[in-house]
Amino acid sequence: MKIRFLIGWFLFVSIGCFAQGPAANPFIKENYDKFEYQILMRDGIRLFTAVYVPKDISAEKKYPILMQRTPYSCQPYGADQFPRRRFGPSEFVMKDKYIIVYQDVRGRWMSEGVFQEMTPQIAVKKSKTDVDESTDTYDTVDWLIKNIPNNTGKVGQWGISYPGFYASVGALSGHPALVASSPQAPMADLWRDDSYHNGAFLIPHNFNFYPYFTNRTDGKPTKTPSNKEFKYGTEDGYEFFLNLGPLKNSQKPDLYGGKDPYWNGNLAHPNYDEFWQSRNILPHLKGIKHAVMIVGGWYDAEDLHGIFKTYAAIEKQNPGIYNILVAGPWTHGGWNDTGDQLGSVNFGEKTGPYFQEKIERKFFAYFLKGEGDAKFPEAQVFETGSNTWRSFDAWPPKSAAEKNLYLVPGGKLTFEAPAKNTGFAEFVSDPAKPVPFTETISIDMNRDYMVEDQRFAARRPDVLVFETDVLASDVTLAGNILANLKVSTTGTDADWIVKLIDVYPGDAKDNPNTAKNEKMSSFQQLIRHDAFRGKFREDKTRPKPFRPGEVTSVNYELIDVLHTFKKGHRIMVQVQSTMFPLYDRNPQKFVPNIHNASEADYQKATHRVYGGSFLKVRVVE
Ligand code: PG9
Repeated sequence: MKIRFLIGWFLFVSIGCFAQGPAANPFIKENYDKFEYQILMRDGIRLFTAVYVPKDISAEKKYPILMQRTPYSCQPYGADQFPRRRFGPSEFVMKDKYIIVYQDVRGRWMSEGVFQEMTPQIAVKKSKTDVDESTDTYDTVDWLIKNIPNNTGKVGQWGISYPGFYASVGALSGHPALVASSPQAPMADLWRDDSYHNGAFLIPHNFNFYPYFTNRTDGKPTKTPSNKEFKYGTEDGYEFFLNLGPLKNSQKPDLYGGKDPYWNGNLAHPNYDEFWQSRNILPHLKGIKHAVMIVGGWYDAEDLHGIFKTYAAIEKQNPGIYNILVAGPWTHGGWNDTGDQLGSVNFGEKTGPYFQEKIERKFFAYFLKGEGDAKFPEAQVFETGSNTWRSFDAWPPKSAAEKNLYLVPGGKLTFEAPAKNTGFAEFVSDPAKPVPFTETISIDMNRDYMVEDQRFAARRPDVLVFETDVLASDVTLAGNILANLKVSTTGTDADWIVKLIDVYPGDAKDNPNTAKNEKMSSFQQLIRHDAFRGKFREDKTRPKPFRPGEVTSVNYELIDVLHTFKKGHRIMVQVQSTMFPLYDRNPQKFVPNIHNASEADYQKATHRVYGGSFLKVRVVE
């Protein structure tokens, strides 16, 4: 079943291919010994920790520690059980040999305690019981350097996604032995990462994920994974989630039945309330005194926001520290893969192995072993479209010039400010027939939707299309994009989704990765999109209905890109109000909590985008 494959894939990537089994990686068994500990935290809770030590370690040959804290398990459990494939950040790092440490975070798998979704950071700790992930990191680092024989006293940490969040918050531990952190595709604020996008809720991404977290409902340490899996009865996510109807139906006994605390936690907080605010790690990312490398992919469907906002927050709140950004043409964790294509789009080179060997391996070798150098530019970023690595001394580039791309009713997109901002473009949005987010039949949030050909949407009457003339020269956008929309609706609520698209010329040739049923001729490659639930336009903590027919401003940010629209291509912007089932449907009638809405609340509405709407972009040479 695809979903099991996807969870398996996730485990494969996020916990370093640890599937237990006889065929353990011979290199690991020949070069590493394994030990397991329950490390005592300051509040008495013990955290399960697996430690892999190079066999040739000695007083004369000491090794630094490289650690990952994870909610996804340290498996395989057992001092005689070794990972089937590589472990650590990459094969290169594994073979360079470090003391590699994995720890089940509080409340997960074999660790004691209670798990909290993105544990709220305690800014001012008043007692030993004021614990959070930064104190658990401090206590773990302190124990490791004092108890693992022949370690050098230097510790690094890395992690992707949730483990990326633990690396970010671990950087706040303040332990002097912690000298290098690499949060990779880190979650930063679930309101814009994995749970919601500006109020629009990510359905398949969460629906298919949270049952995995329910293997510890009795609170006791366990090695047993969740056995929850749904009998979807179809591989077609559009069909399954449309038939599900309003999300409150997800609490039916044959689905979650109201028993999944994490799913319920998401549905219970449709506004940016204290639940989400307290879990936003960004304002806490201060006082970091060691080297940081943020890694992420332009086509990350899960934590795109976390990548660029974590880098920016650390840069702003820790002036002068070594804090660099590496961004490639990758999906979530895609730098662990070949990184040379996504869907039908080819990137011309194996960007994953390049990053692993020429950047990540050097970063850890320098800061943990004092070997080589880590003289990297502030931002090493792969420019899609032209398929070239670029370096900048700041991100976004200081040389970027802000320009406006105007959406002109009638379908034109232009950098020239229209003489008059007149007219509007309108469409009828019907929640009963939402715009699909992908043409792929998938029960999940398939990764390659992030670059998928958008012609299937462009030809729908409920998708507005704005397009430049054929470009006479290359246009490179670098950094975030600010949508400034003037809109109205006949309803009292609406979602607004803006998509930035690279339109290939009719004579574009297929590439080795072009899918059999696709053609690069006139391909409409999705470059960036994001959704905004209109009720939050003035205050994301206090939703406000629209007044039917009233022209209203909806302004929001789309996360960073680095993409060249080549000469002969066109730039396209699509605007729509549904993107299903990626996002839950807006009833288009204001209700306090859409997750409690009933079928009768869902109504068609006519939406308008008025002249004077534009995207503010940053253009670099
Ligand atoms: N960022 C991923 C995720 C977190 C929470 C819900 C769903 C996905 C992850 O850790 O993989």
